[in-house]
Amino acid sequence: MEIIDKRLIFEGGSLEGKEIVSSHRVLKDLKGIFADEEAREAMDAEQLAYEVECHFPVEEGTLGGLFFGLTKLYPGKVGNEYFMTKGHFHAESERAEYYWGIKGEGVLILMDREGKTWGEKMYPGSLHYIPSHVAHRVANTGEELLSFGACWPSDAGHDYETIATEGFSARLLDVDGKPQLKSSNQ
Ligand code: M6P
Ligand code: ZN
Repeated sequence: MEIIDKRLIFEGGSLEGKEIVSSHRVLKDLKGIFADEEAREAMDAEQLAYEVECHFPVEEGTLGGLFFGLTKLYPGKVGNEYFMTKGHFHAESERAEYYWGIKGEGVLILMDREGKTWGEKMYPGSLHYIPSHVAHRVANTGEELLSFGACWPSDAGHDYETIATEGFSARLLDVDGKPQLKSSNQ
């Protein structure tokens, strides 16, 4: 019987193979995400905020499969708010996900459907279970690239709309050089 090598390699903060799909977001793709929209507009619209490499072994929306992603989030700030991913609920809200820290440091920001927001420290080796019905985004609080892995059900989908209209109830801000979660209404 045959033993094959799919040359699908996840190692040292990179995910490679012919089936890997890469995408990225620059600052103009993150319009309306940061509190200080004026500060974001004053920055280079093409500045890279993060890259995502994914393995989609089945079609999006398939029940019973899993997707795998590696996100590389650059360090930086918009005003006093750390660079972060857009963040999303799952479109199929009753779907959970794992995130885990690989390189760099940051905070996983989580918000439930009641609008309660909390944070979990991310660092190499930290493992994070994101329950269903919980929105998730990651902020890079360090000076270097933050890489994290993700694994989620192939029928979960992304609901960005709720975050675009309502946002998270708290933001991760640099307060005197330290990351702090502050209520968005302040
Ligand atoms: C992780 C996963 C992906 C997600 C990516 C970037 O890799 O959760 O599903 O797309 O992070 O996050 P976002 O889609 O919120 O920009
Ligand atoms: Zn998700």
